[in-house]
Amino acid sequence: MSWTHAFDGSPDAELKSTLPSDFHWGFATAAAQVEGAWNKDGKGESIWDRFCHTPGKVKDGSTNEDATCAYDLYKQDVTLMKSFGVTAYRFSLAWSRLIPLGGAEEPVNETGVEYYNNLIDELVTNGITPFVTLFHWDTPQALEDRYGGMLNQDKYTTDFVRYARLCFERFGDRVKHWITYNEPGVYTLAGYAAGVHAPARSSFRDRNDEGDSSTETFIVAHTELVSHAHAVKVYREVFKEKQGGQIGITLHGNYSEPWDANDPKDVAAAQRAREFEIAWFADPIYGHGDYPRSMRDQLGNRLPSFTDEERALVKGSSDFYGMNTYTTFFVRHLDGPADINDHLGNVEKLDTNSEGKSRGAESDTYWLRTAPEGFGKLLRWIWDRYHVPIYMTENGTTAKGEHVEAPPPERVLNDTFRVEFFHSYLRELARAVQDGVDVRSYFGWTFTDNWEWAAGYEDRFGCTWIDFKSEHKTRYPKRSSYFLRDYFRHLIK
Ligand code: LGS
Repeated sequence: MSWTHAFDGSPDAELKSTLPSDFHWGFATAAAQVEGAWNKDGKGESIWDRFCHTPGKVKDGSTNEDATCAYDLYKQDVTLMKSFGVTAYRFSLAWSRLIPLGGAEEPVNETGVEYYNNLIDELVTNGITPFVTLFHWDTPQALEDRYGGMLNQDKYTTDFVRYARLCFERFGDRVKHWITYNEPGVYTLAGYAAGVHAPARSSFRDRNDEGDSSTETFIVAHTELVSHAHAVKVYREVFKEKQGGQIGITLHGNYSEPWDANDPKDVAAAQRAREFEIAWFADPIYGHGDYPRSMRDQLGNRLPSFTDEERALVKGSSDFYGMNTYTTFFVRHLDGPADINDHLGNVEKLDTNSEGKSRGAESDTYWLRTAPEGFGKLLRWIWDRYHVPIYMTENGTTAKGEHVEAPPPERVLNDTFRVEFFHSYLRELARAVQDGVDVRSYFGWTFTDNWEWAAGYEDRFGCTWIDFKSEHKTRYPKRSSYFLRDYFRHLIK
């Protein structure tokens, strides 16, 4: 099948050439979701390896032992990406592939270094700019066992900074875009509050006497912020000038709209929800250097405090704002702490508003709906509050019914739902840029179908379909890949 005219350009004439010529677009992935080779060539165990080998944790009972075999097939993948015309590729390094036991005193796995050197060289040779994430959720299991991982801020920070330094030293001659953490908020909410992701701890199992859920979620977030800032300090002091790169962090953010726009309580709840989700990390880094007032008011001393030294270190510790977004929710005010809601600002997240308006078209994934309007508002909200260059580092969707036997039927490869998702979000992006918002990249989530964490292989976010049962994980491009190629040709100068 060939899609020579995945986008013909006519309806969006007013958006043509809106994006600057150095705008980067491509796909994003994460090591634990694509590499496979989970224990090959000296790689150590990560908390996700442990999690997926624990019965009952992953929806379809799968593991990421092979995933998409990107470890073995990286050359083929770079060729495929090139055929889509990408200018950049965002991927993560597996800490336990580089330092199998994770710790600052532990040996480096040179075979792991060589793998990433090969991947980076292959990208650069093909004219694709690498955007590298240091941490996309796969903490070395050894650190979890030794001292509780991120619950031990000092020990963990020492180890993370050593790992970061190793990456700058070995790859920084070719990597000019560094992201310390991917979605620190999702890591801690899903791993420590809900307990549905590794390391599968749950605040709700151990409430204190007042009935509040424990503080672990917020302690881990604090560790992420402080260790991020220490890694950035090392980069800026030792490497930045020589290597000429940039460093930042990627935060998750799904816009919140009030359930009833005429009810001041819901209007306040929507703002509170944005602050609990986004400003939790963004205010300390890009704003006033501390957690938002709304969080302190509600959480009291369950929210850690920054020492003066930490505050000074964290404030301003990013050259750009990395942003992942997927959908929008309607939120309604709640009166008291209730389960996970107190981690989200005492709000209820709903699919329809008080007038019955839906937040958007449904996909195969329960939380996901196509909601481009909220995306446009989110970009402006972040720009107005922080005024920092934005790199869109993830955005994408599942369609319905792509979980089929090979070969995939035409309706699966002609993924109209995903094309419409991208089209509607990119229109919003281009309009925001026209209005003066400084957006510098767009990475679609994701390159190929992959191992979607606790959802296993059932949620297919890929712009290329994968036959996971085949020996070499045969790849079948979907139309969305060609749509992105053609639409970016139209948008970029
Ligand atoms: O695969 C992940 C994608 C898919 O959807 C990727 O590794 C992550 O960085 C990212 O979190 N991803 C993702 N996130 C959407 C989370 C939305 C949460 C909404 C929860 C509502 C109850």
